[in-house]
Amino acid sequence: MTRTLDAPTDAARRSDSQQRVHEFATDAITAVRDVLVRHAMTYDEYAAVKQWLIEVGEAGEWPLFLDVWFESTVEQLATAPRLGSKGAILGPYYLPDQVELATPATLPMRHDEAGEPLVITGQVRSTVGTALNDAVVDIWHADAQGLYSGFGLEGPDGTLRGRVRCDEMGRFEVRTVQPAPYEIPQNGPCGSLIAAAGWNAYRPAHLHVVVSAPGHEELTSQLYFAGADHLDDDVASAVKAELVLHPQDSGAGTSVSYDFVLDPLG
Ligand code: MBD
Ligand code: FE
Repeated sequence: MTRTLDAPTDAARRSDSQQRVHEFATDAITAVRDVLVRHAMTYDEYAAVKQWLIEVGEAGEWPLFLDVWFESTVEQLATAPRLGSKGAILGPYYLPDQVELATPATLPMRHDEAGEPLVITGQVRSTVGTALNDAVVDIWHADAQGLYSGFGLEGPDGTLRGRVRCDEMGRFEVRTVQPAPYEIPQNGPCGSLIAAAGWNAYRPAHLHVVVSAPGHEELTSQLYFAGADHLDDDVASAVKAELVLHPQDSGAGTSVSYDFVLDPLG
């Protein structure tokens, strides 16, 4: 006799957390089984998918895979109740504990850092309008080749990353260089999937931020550039119209401005 995933006698002895895992895992397994049936998966295809999943792990691409194809859904669920600024996914390339910088700040960069100069200015406020003077804008982005420090960029740790402390009016100014679009590595399993399916492999150029201030919900977001490539076909489905900035030409490069509005805790 085959036993179903949920024999009636099991339900009574499960704790709340077991029940949550049970319901989630049962639905996930059932959803995948339905896909196998709907597409009449062959044994050769099963073997290929199994090998591909093994390679995702061996290549260390589970964070990339999950954040590209699933984090946007979780992010939308998590931030739907918020009244402040729109959030966006954290992605796989956040590194904590970066250098703290006073505003106006210049992100750590190589002496010959490629890319057009870019200045980001703005203010951090609460949803009730108060300037948050003790806010910190943790910012990181790819270089002019689309590479992140710690993940393929050749250069010192901490390049194009920093935690910028705002002034007494919650204002910040960050000098850096324009990032390039990000391409999912072609030589890894996620790149293989994209090529095999004929999908777009790019994310539009973006800046990542985690904005925090005491007594307020932390805001994880991303900022994009109007007119840039791949705003409409982001492989990670993470673009929101509110997060697309309009670059101004300021003579000495490009400048963008964005104010972050944080929800009070509780
Ligand atoms: C990125 O740079 C990124 O921000 C996300 C979410 C996924 C892959 C690469
Ligand atoms: Fe990114």
